[in-house]
Amino acid sequence: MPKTIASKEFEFAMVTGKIHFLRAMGEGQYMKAKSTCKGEGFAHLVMDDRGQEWHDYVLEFMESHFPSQDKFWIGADDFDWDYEFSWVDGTLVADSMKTFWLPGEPNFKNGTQNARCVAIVKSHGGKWEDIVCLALLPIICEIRLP
Ligand SMILES: [Ca+2]
Ligand SMILES: [Ca+2]
Repeated sequence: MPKTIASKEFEFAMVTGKIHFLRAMGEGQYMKAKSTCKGEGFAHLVMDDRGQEWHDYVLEFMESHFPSQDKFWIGADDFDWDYEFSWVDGTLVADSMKTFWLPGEPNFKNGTQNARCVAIVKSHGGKWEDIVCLALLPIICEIRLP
């Protein structure tokens, strides 16, 4: 594994026809999660845009690294407030191979609060929910090679 791309703390994965490396990086609010991953070279907050197999792999990774946590960040947000979620690489969540929204999501709300960041919820079958970006959730960083 080339050291310049991923340190040995990253876990290798090839599930989607692309090469991925994943790394668990503690917990934080969404903005901190984003910058934490950016600080790791080519890494970004994990994206869940590659279909069922990749989705299952990401969930399994979450379960093994954060067994007591119910939610964790994926790299999707709507910081430009156009009611359309984008992945951290700029592509639209709607253009993913498959989406995993919970019924009624995205609704850009979390109770009465604005929700512009996306988490996977383990207890709801690993489906996605838009939640408040200030929530403290586990961070999984990804490096993806073309
Ligand atoms: Ca948007
Ligand atoms: Ca919501």
